[in-house]
Amino acid sequence: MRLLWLLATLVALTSAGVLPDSAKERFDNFQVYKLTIKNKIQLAVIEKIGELTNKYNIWKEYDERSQQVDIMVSPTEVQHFKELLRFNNITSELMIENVQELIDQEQVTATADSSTFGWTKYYELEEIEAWLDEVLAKYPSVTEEFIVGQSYEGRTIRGITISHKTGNPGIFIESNIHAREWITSASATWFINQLLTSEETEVRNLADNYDWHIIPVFNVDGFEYSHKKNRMWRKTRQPHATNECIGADANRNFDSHWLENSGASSNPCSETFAGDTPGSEPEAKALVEYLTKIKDNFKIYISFHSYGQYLLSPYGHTKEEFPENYDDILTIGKAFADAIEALPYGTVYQYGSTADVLYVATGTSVDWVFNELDKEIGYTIEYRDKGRYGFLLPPVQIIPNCEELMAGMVALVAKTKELGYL
Ligand code: 0X9
Ligand code: ZN
Repeated sequence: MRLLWLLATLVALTSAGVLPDSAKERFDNFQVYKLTIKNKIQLAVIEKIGELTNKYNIWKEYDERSQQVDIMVSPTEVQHFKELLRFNNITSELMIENVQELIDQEQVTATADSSTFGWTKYYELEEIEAWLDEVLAKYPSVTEEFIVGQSYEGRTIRGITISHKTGNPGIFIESNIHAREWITSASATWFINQLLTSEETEVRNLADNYDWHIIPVFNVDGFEYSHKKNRMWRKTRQPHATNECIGADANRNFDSHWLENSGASSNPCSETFAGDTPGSEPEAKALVEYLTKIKDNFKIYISFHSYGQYLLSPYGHTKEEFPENYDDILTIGKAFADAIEALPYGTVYQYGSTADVLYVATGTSVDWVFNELDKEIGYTIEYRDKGRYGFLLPPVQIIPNCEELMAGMVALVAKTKELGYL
């Protein structure tokens, strides 16, 4: 009887939110290594251990150009990991000594603007949505909310349109499809704010002469989970029918060369699990339906990611073939990268097709839009940095990163227009 009472109390407390149903995962003494991979055997070893989700987590997959993989290792595994590296002759560099330390630093709230929304800290979904509501209420004549659909856990995926006049060409921005890439939604909200408040000529040109469709947080369930439970979460949150690993990589779940050419994984425990079928993830399915419905309203599609400092374009599924207008795509990419490098920070972005400069990735949103909606201009922006902080980009870098985004976007749009696409 007493046991029953205790159980009932526990259940009541848990559902009232008094007790956490499970605590936030900690990453004390978890380390991140940058590995240099020289052959297929080494790569196979690293990919295999990458699927051991409670010991390892791949932060950046292998790409042929850099030959590097960034991988997080749990403290209990470090010794074994080092032996494995030695045995397989894999060279490594320690990038982050204690992941939890960076997480703690990241979550230190800035005292200066803790009451108002700003860009000196990272915000949770609820705060971003409240800010979005304020913006919609403050600029009712030029903004409008749009709803993409519902996530697996029943959250609403929301976006905002900004339009100053009819007949403008449209630009669609999807952000935070990968949950842990927090800099992406911080950049999206900053960009929205600039479009609405900046008086700089170049920004006014973007705001006044283009219609913007922006989803600040696309993977709402994953984003919430990355704040509340596991800072390193990437995927969606839909459980798998036959496997204990949860979620799929939403950016492998679109119906364009889905699961071909090893550009995704069929293993539910992989960070690039493609899902059971194209559109198996309700979020990807909803985006496909929404974009199909409004496809005549935009000319450029951009997906925000981190990290690595790349401007990636189609194709993701092969490096044997390139889009017909690849020369133009590169010219625009160069304009973007040059504009960023010209800023005082001197940040260098690489540009080119995903499969060529990074790795083969299939079923991505940008490639789906490009191939299935016949759009000619689509990019993935991989923000700062190159692995020093990775996903845990310190809040002091939010604004510098955003300044780079704006310089890049101004140049990208200007070049796209010059080449006759807008
Ligand atoms: O692998 C990805 O999904 C992206 N990199 S990340 O480290 N942020 O996960 C790159 C995808 C870019 N490819 C295309 N959109 N084609
Ligand atoms: Zn990403």
